[in-house]
Amino acid sequence: MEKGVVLKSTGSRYRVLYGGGKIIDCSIKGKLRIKEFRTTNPVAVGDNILFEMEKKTYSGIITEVLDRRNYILRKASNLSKHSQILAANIDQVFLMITIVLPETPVEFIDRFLITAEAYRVPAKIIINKTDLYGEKELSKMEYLEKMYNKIGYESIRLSLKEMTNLDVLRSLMKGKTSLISGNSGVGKTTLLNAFNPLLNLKTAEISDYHKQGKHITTFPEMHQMPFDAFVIDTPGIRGFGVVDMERNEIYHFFREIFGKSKECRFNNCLHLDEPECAVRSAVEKGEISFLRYRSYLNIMDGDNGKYR
Ligand SMILES: Nc1nc2c(ncn2[C@@H]2O[C@H](COP(=O)(O)OP(=O)(O)OP(=O)(O)O)[C@@H](O)[C@H]2O)c(=O)[nH]1
Ligand SMILES: [Mg+2]
Ligand SMILES: [Zn+2]
Repeated sequence: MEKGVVLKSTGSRYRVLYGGGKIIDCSIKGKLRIKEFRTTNPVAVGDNILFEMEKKTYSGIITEVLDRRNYILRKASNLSKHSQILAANIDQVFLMITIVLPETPVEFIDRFLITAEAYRVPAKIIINKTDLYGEKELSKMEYLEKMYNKIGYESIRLSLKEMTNLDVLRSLMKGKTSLISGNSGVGKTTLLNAFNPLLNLKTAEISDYHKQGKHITTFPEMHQMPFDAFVIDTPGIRGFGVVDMERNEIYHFFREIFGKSKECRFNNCLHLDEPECAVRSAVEKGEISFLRYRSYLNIMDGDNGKYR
């Protein structure tokens, strides 16, 4: 029996890292002992597993998934019944956004952040492609930075074209397992190639017509970095269904709204149109950003957050 960690899962095949740097292809056979609930993938990227080695074929059979420290689930949309484990055992998530080419909508950012809050995984924001920004984009970037920094989300400016600030990211990722998420075309895979050019992963220019990414990365994959870190590249998010949240707990994951909610008159206030709602009056006074509040309302509306 050997112990390993899953780097990639494509349907029924799993690429596993073991023995301090060796890689083996594994499958599952028979009944796998899994304590988790219904997901479409019983074994996920980042899972620590036990496997039996088949010497003849140099392949492995996964016999057990060890307890997960944490995980992030993802649904295709709010309407979808099936959820998938995006990755397990992660220390932090980075949401990569861009102001243009493509433009990441604020609601998209907020859907991601509340998901990270719900799974209690620390989240930071990477703002990529700063080389493309003119005056208008720069001021929008500064606006978003202020908005998110104020409520405790760190943001890092990046240009992978000019290779600026890579050292900042490196030091934030050192010694940890980080997941990178974001919409298609923002540059997630380009970042991994910048960290380790030997990876030579596939990337593609965004479409001229739609100014959107082309969904080039199709499976989450964990890569070992040359600086003592694991980084998980993920497929561009299309929609971001909010998983397993009750209507009356959604605001718990908007940090500043949750903080303010203690001052509402009614303790079951949902901050919609209840009287003496401290959250709404904070939005009116500009203490809570109306963009964040609008994201909250849209998520409460059950709009399933479909973006290309
Ligand atoms: N100008 C500029 N272009 C960049 C930068 N970073 C990445 N790109 C380009 O953006 C395009 C998309 O990059 P990818 O790395 O494929 O994007 P992705 O986020 O992995 O996209 P998916 O795999 O589809 O989710 C490529 O043409 C990159 O060269 C940057 O900092 N500046
Ligand atoms: Mg990619
Ligand atoms: Zn309220």
